[in-house]
Amino acid sequence: MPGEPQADCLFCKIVGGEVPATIVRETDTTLAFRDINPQAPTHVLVIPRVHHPDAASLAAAEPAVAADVLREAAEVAKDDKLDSFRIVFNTGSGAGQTVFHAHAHVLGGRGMQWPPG
Ligand code: IU
Repeated sequence: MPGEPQADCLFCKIVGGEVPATIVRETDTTLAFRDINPQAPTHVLVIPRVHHPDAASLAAAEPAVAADVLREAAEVAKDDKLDSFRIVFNTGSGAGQTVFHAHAHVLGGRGMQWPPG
């Protein structure tokens, strides 16, 4: 069922407390934690508690929760006192997605290039 926890999903396990993470923010619908392989001084992942394979699927199925993820991404940036930051949703393996549970990367604290690699 869309939205149900998946036994083989790493981020569902973080939501369930079975896999540890450095959690920085929590709401009823979202969790934010530091990426284990940070690509910038601030690199936080914001995930919905519900399981959807990517951000587009989440937005289609549960748009209010997708909005919660975006709002929390901005709150992470505020907490880390970032004036400029990047929110990234890798979608599909060709774009670098490796964990198929929707998540926003919040990156900041260093200069950024455009276009991204
Ligand atoms: P991606 O957009 O699907 O590639 O992002 C997945 C991220 O999850 C990636 O940046 C990993 O470093 C990160 N991550 C994590 O924070 N904790 C973990 O236990 C694992 C991956 I595995």
